[in-house]
Amino acid sequence: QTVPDPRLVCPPVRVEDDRTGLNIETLKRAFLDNLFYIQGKFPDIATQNDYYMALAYTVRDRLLKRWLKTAQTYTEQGSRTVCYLSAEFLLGPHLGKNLINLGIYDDVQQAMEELGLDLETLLEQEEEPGLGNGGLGRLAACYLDSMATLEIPSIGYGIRYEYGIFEQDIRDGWQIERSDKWLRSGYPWEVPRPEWSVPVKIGGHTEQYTDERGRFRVRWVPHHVVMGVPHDTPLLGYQVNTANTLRLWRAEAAESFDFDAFNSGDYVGAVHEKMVSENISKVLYPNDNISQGKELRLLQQIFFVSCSLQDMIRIMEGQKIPLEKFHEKFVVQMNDTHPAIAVAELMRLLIDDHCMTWDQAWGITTRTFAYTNHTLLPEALERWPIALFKKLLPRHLELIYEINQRFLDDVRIRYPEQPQMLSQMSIIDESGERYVRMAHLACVGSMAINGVAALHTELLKQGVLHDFYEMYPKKFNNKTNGVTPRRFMVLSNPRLSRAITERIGPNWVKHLDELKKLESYVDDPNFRQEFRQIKFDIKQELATYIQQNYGVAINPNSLFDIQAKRIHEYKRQHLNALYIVTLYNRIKANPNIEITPRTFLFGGKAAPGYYTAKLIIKLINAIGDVVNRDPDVRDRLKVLFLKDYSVKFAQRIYPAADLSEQISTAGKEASGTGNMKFAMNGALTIGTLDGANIEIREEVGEENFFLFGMTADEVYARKAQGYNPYDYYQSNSELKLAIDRIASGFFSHGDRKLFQPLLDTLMHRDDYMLFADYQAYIDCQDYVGQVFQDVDRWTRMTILNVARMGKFSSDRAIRDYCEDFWKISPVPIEIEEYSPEAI
Ligand code: 9GP
Repeated sequence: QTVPDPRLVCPPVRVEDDRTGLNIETLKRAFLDNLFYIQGKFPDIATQNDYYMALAYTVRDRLLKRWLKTAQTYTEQGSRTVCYLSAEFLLGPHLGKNLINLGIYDDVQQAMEELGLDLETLLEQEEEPGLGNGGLGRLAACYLDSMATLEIPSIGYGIRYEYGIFEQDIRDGWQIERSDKWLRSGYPWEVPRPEWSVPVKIGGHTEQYTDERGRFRVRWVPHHVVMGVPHDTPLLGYQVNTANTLRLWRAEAAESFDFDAFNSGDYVGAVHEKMVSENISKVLYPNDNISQGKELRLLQQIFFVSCSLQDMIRIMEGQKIPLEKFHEKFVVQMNDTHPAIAVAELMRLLIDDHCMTWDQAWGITTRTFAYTNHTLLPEALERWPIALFKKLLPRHLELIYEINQRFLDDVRIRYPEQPQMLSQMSIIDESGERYVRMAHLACVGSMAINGVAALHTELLKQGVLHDFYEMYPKKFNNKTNGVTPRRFMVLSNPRLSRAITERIGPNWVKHLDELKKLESYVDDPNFRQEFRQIKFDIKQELATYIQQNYGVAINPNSLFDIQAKRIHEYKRQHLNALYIVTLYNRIKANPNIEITPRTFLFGGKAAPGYYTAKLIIKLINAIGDVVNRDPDVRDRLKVLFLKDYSVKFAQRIYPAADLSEQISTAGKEASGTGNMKFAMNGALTIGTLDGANIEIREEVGEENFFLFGMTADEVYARKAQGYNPYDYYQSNSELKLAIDRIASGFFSHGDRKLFQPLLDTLMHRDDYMLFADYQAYIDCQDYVGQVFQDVDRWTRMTILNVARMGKFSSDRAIRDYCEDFWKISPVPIEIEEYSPEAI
């Protein structure tokens, strides 16, 4: 280690100063100071956004000391580090989370109050960075929170999209997309680091040459170069000093102008390259579980992967660690196949730029990477046409061919009598147009491969990745997803969290298994009463919000039945809609029928190009329009589609739910994480045996979970027998009535054509087997309605759900990754504490 120049070492902070102090007076002073010096406003003319910004900077200042100390400690110790490569990080708002993690939420609330401001209003101001689509990106964010909390050295690497996930509006029942200008009011949480920018080569061709030592080498002559500029965000753990880094790359032209073109008067031509280069980080692709195979998407992938790997090499050089130890210094987790090009890129960097031999580079690469698979859906598996690859990444294609040839030699030796294994396992799909199969590249180049729930991992082994499992059984393992209780309980449900802490102390926030202790309060009448009251109050608040924003009155005593997630056929929001129509039909047939009053709430975005998903949104709205104003219904049913579902909004929704809809076709939902967040907040689940539902049910007890529907095996068997949805339609009178009512134009002002495409698909294909599960779902929903009437029983079930959710903390998941194959231990960060005696 080099000894730093003593003149540049900051003296330890000995007094409670405006940038680090945590007492209320200091917080107030710092806030006003930031309002003046950073926002350039005085209170008379400041907007709520100015106040939010001033507070955000006040909090950011308090992170910086911890953040820099964390970086310094890792540098000094040369700590082994997890690099989490993800095309998406769906972070959610920072301010509230940072207040919780710093332990100053209540004090800041009071400080703001003393200044005549309301903390809740300021928190509402924050525009969240929606840099992800759904589960995959949110999981990455939960994992970063847990890594910081567990004091695990880590860096999250991704893309700083200028436009994140689109804003959703609903017009005439249809989804409308609007661009998400999340940076428009300023983003106080990041620090740009232009000095660590790196070049990324694109296109061109390769040349072979012999170097001065007589070695055969390849040189890549790119068509152009794009610069990646890192933007860092500190991510503080809960009640620790660790603040890890999220490093997002923004694309910038290598030269702002093409001066030749500029000088010859072609101004537009001169800025063209700048625009093309900067497009790379312009927008997040709004697809969840669908790969569209667009050129710009491949560019985004190589862009952030190359930047990140070059950054790791820079870090090693800075710490004077020889590159041969790359795999000892870093473990690189690939979040799905989006970063899988990293396998070829690391090979390129080690061989072409750092003169390693193939064997040495391959040894390092295959001990560095690990791959998480997040889906079995065939439409989500990424493959890139060879021609596109050759155009954009000619050197990578050569390397992939070489990796593949060597790999196929192993396959040949392993299966001498089974030549079909070669084409099945090849990284290159040659069955028609030729493609690079990214999942195969990830499997061959990784030391570990995991699914995200027990069933999902089993299905991967039996299905999509079966051949790889046979060849490398030891690489495969399961890591059931988890979510952070800091955001999804402490921050989003402070009242429930306080009630829990009053009974079992505060440790559960970091050791979620401790929630088990709540079981001894399940028969305590005070606790039950308080539990019920909290839920009721939160439901009432949501009802007020809905009244104000949608003009619809909902009854807080009704059962809040919520399905909030991306809109996708496999998630079956339309099965839920069929139940609503069924209930409605019963009311129409017998207006005095006894039914449990319910409020059906939906939230979620559809990929803009996914027509059926958009039609499902329209259907839900259309049903709501009729049901909500039919006097026969007498307020027993309400149906609402809540627009622009986001992390911020999710935090409001989970605590208000009585029933959580997790009704995907078995075998299709890899894990789900919303299912965990609902249950932690005291919602009961109605669900299939899919993804993590299975494990949730195991944990909470089958008597505390509403199970229905076919198992994954039954789904396959039924399909194999020849599934005919039309038979179900004809033989089930309630199903027929529901479908016929939609088809009749009843919900579409008489338009019979509107929903026909959706109904046709259901009646004649029904890929996701709604009809086969319909009756089981209806029966189970009816049963839910009955149980809800039994207030004591329901309360008992919800308390037991909360008490038994310990397994689903992302802390548990991260501990498992660390122990199993990351092989990383905590590195505590020490900082001098402020102490008044030191003044
Ligand atoms: O669809 C899965 C979801 O089930 C899972 O919970 C989430 C996180 O592991 O990943 C989703 N997959 C994707 O978004 C794309 O593969």
